[in-house]
Amino acid sequence: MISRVMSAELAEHAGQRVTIAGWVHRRRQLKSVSFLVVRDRTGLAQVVAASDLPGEESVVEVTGTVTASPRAPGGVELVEPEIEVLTEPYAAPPFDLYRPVVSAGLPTILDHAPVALRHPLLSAPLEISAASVTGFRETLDGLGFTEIHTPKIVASATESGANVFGIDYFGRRAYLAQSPQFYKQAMVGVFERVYEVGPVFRAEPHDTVRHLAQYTSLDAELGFVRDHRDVMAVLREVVAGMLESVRRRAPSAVERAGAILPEVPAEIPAIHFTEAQELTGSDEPDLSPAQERWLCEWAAKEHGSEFLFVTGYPMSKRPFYTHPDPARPGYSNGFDLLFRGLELVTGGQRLHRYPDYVAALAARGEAVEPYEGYLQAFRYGMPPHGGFALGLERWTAQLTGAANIRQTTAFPRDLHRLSP
Ligand code: AMO
Repeated sequence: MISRVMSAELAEHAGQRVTIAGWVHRRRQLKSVSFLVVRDRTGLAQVVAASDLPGEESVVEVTGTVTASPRAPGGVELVEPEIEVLTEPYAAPPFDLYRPVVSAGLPTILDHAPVALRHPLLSAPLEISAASVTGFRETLDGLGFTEIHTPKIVASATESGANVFGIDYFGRRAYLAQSPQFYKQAMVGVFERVYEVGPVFRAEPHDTVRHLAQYTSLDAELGFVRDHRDVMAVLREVVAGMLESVRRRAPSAVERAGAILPEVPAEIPAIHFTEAQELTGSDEPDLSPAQERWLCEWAAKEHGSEFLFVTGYPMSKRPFYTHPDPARPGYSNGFDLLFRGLELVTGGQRLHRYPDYVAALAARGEAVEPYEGYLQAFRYGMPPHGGFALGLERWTAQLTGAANIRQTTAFPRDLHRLSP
């Protein structure tokens, strides 16, 4: 390993001769002096160099003396450098990575993602996303959850048959998992409280700024709940923990992305689906994106919250594993969490008795056989339980104000994009 000092720590080494390493972010050859700005994973460092500087994106190791320089990044620069080029780039980047504003459009950025993402503005959402996942894990670990890993090649659809990818599995029909739903429920029978961070696949036929064909689902499931409200309380802690982790671990990315982090109220306001209908003057069995936006504005005005729970969605609009609301026929113990105008999380209480599953499938005209593997858990005693799934890319998009969800993941998959 090259023994090096990171750019963010240079100021601690004033007066010393140290080695940094990274990419040539920018070169500036002035009449009397030349500057090299080197980018590493912690930020930028300025080097005062002789002429004949290596080209942008050259990979370099620079040894120099750390000297105070109020106008340089971090207030210091390296002087009297010895520069070793570790890798000469083979071609020039497709657009200037050092310009503070990205000069390329989204399709160009996505086409050139492996190099485009080196731009500090474009990597910021990915850093925020990574810090969010660490916060998700940290919070749930603290609450006694166990991390699980479940198959992504599965025998049946879990959410709706409409947007599932079918694949050939050694000559048999299989599917890419739309959700770890069945497996996370089964694992409640083993660990009581589980979570998973993993990819899920949706054959979304619509080209929208909020849908991907593959996204990262942050799933949790817990047993021994009274009903969905216990799940919502855990979700509140998770969201607060994710934000805390972003604040602590990714302050530079928050600044670069211009992200405004929300406050999480001690109790997130919650309204019943029927109340949401009354407020929006609708009698549709689901909320439209426009209604979700309107409800969030209402929650901000009425409750000072950027988060809003909507509970009790109609049973007809929820998957077969959803637990009905015992007090309101036709309505469920399922909820959504809306954040800044968008559905961020879906969750709820699940059925937990075997005969209820058989009846729920029959009521929807579905055979039990494809689900037998999954239903085993319920044959052998499962506690009342529930859980939720948060879409990571939507979370990052709402935090950073990204206009398109494709800006929040390195290599998005959608209707048209399969590469890079
Ligand atoms: P659902 O299908 O609502 O619920 O998905 C949960 C969350 O995932 C995100 N999401 C998406 N993000 C990007 N692109 C997509 N195509 C996409 N589809 C969904 C949203 C959504 O709220 N099994 C249930 C969860 C549960 O009840 O535990 C499920 O998958 O943020």
